[in-house]
Amino acid sequence: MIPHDFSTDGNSLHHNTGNKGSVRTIRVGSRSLPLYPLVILCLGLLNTILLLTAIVIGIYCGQASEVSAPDQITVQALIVEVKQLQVMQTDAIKAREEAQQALKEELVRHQQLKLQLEQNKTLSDSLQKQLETLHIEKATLQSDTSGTEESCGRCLPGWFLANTTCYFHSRSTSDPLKNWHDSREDCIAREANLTVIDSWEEQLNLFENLPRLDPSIRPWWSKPGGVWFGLTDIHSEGNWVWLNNETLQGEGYWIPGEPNNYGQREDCAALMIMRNPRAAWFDADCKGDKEWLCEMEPN
Ligand SMILES: *[C@@H]1O[C@H](CO)[C@@H](O)[C@H](O)[C@H]1NC(C)=O
Ligand SMILES: *[C@@H]1O[C@H](CO)[C@@H](O)[C@H](O)[C@H]1NC(C)=O
Ligand SMILES: *[C@@H]1O[C@H](CO)[C@@H](O)[C@H](O)[C@H]1NC(C)=O
Ligand SMILES: *[C@@H]1O[C@H](CO)[C@@H](O)[C@H](O)[C@H]1NC(C)=O
Ligand SMILES: [Ca+2]
Repeated sequence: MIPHDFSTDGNSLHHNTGNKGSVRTIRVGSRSLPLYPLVILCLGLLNTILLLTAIVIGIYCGQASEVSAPDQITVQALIVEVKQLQVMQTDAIKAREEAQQALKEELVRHQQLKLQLEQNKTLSDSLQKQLETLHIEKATLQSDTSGTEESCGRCLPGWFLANTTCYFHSRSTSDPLKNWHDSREDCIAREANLTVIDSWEEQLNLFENLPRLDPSIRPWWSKPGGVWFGLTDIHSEGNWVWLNNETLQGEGYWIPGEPNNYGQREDCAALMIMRNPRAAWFDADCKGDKEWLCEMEPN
């Protein structure tokens, strides 16, 4: 094949056709046919086939691209959507975590408030109890006060009340010192008796109510002192008997070393109130002058 011939168009074909003497022929069987028109026909057919093929491929490709384009858009849209969804999910998780954190804090705050409330309640309860106690104390004090006033009215002027007994201490008189016998007579004259100390409670009450001597300033024996009361061993030495004829029970509340019957003539008992209510008695000469203590039942 010669490119010169291949590129000739209809004009050159017509020109060659017109010049019959120069046209070459091929022999087919018994006939000889002109060569060029056959080649041209073949080329034309080929051309057409190629064109058709191109068109078909083009259509297919077009269809393929038409199919893939929307798919790609959809996929991209889907990717975008998934990304947005991921972002949204992250946001949602974050929000949930924040909410949980807030809830936790709220719970802690709630616990603290609850604790405080309980503490407040405990405090308030204890205050309430204290208030009630104070009320009771106040009532008791008021009744005590009225009781004291009442009882004071039950003892004579110049006498004092201790628990259930009225006492008279001679220090309140112009002539506060007498011997034991005269002291006893004075009490009888007052329609009373020299005090008989019947119990530890009575001993304690007298310890609380009588004037005290501070032995660190002056030893109790250094000067005649003390208060006569209703105990004597005048009838039988060492056998201490109360004025109601009852014998002293137990050890009594003697100062250590007492009674010592010093000089063989100490048969009467006297009180010396110092620091210890269990060490407050001593024996002395019944003829000596001392203060004295009378007792009587309240009116
Ligand atoms: C507890 O008492 C305090 C003061 O006493 C008060 O400020 C606080 O609010 C109280 N708390 C509660 C939970 O009642
Ligand atoms: C004095 O003592 C006697 C004998 O114990 C007794 O009977 C009398 O009631 C007493 N007097 C007073 C006022 O306590
Ligand atoms: C008060 O006197 C009563 C009766 O004598 C006695 O039982 C009680 O112990 C005394 N109480 C005090 C505190 O002296
Ligand atoms: C105590 O006894 C004496 C002698 O035994 C008696 O004279 C006196 O009346 C008695 N006193 C009382 C209060 O009983
Ligand atoms: Ca008594």
